[in-house]
Amino acid sequence: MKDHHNKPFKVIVFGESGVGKSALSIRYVCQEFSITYDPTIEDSYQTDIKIDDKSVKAEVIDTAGNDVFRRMRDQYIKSGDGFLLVYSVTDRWSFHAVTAFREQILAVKGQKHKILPDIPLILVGNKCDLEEERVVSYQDAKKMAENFSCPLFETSAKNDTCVDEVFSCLARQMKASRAVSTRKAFKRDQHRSSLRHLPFGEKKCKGRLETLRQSESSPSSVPTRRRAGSFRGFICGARTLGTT
Ligand SMILES: Nc1nc2c(ncn2[C@@H]2O[C@H](COP(=O)(O)OP(=O)(O)O)[C@@H](O)[C@H]2O)c(=O)[nH]1
Ligand SMILES: [Mg+2]
Repeated sequence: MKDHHNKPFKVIVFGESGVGKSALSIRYVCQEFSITYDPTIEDSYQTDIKIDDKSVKAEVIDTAGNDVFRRMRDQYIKSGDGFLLVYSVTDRWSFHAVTAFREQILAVKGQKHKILPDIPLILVGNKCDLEEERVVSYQDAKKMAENFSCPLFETSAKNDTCVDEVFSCLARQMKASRAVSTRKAFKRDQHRSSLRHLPFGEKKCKGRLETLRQSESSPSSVPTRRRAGSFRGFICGARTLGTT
């Protein structure tokens, strides 16, 4: 079993340009706020995320929204352990745009048809300090979060509102999700190694037994070859009797 227990969690920050992805990442990692804006800057930060009185290692990838980086999105998604879907409460377009990001995450992670995706993900409405410019209501965002089955936070990178809470919440989800996949991998390995240690004949028997059990549970699927086999046995017996 691969030991990815202590691997830092990879947090991917997605969202349209200008919503405050860099501002949120920098606020969390460096406790600073910058008003300079360059939508093409893409950065990653090593940090510790606090969960209660403990902390976990994480790498925060602050993605950029231009076309070059857009093509790399699948790669980010594959390697990501958790995702922040950021929109600005002052920009309705950025709010609708998060749906496409989520669709892509589900598609790449192969969970498109699951009702309750277990991918760690948070919807983040940033710039909540700009109340007079707000065009996305909390109620609308709450509805979207319910559809996504994920938590919603309204943040302000500028005023440091709820930023720590977002990262802690995501870290909790990532920890839980990793524990589940570690347990699954452990069970799979246990099963494989138990089969590996069986002698060849026993492995074959085990396989046959399982097929038999399946056919017993659905009588209509009893293979016809088996019936023919037992009939042949009966004829042979009669012949043997006749010759003695
Ligand atoms: N008022 C306010 N402005 C913000 C906030 N977060 C980011 N900004 C500003 O919005 C602009 C875009 O932010 P940036 O983090 O570069 O957006 P990105 O393209 O998503 O990375 C910058 O001028 C930031 O100073 C916030 O919470 N409140
Ligand atoms: Mg940026």
